[in-house]
Amino acid sequence: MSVSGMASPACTAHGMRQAAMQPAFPDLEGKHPCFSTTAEGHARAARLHLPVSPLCNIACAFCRRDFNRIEQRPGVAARLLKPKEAVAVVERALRLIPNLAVVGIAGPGDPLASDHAIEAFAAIHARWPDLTLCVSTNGLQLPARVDDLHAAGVTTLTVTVNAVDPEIQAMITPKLAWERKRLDGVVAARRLIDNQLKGIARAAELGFTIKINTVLIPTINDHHIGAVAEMVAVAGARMINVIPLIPEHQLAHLKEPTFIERHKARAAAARHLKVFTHCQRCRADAAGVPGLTDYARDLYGDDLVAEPTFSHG
Ligand code: CLF
Ligand code: SF4
Repeated sequence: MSVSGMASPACTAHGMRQAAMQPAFPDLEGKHPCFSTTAEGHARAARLHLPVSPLCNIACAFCRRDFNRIEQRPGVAARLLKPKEAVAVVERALRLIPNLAVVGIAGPGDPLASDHAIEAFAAIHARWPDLTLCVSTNGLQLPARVDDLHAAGVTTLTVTVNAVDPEIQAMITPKLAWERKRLDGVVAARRLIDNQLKGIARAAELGFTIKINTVLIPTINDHHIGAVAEMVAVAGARMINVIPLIPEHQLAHLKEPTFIERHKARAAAARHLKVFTHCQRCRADAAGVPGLTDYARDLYGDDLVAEPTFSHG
């Protein structure tokens, strides 16, 4: 600490390094790559993403979903799976990937915008009750579906919360679909934030381990990351993953955050939550240890049915 009582940048960096050396969740360390906080723990277990969720119910300004084999980023998959194909894919993955411990659903749309993810999770949980099931959602439907996720055996939850101020959120997600109506601007933003916080609180009551993904968007929410972390921590989240923007779609004109900007944002978040620092911004059909092994091409063979269309909600 400096004499003024404020942590110096060097002190903050040291504190974050020290914190990263301690497991945040001892029960998941080395067993879930995205809830492990040590480099060793992160590299030990593999995850499989099932791209079963075609639809999205909100419209993020940075989001460009696509089907291809090339791009390494969220929202991209080689093909869509039907929920009834999930069990066969997990069976194949368990033979192929020796350290597979987590089955996640993270796209290419939102896992709670259709029933596909919950259907797939329930079938997998019935067959392999010991596999860790993980979901990543924008949270709009979380209050309505979190009990169903729990019943389907999901235990680790990620909610993407990019702002807790409706004025800022409206710049990131300008519109969404809610109860068969379109909401715009701050009205949409208030609905999204309210649902996210309510959903997180209910998930915490149910015993989920909860991480927040926050996309760090220069000039829009870069000054706001501490406020996000503070509010989601009160709601019941335990960790935050500050993900640098990949400039795409309506935000293609922005720059990726610099190393210093990332560091500042993570330091602001670290005042309230554990910070996850190993994110690889995975594809919706990723398979293996994030950033280390990749079995997707071997796993998703061409016998699986392709559905080349999806909705942008
Ligand atoms: Fe997948 Fe996400 Fe579960 Fe991990 S990814 S649904 S929490 S099993 Fe992990 Fe990939 Fe980063 Fe996501 S490295 S993009 S944080
Ligand atoms: Fe794209 Fe929907 Fe995810 Fe936003 S919530 S990034 S619009 S898939």
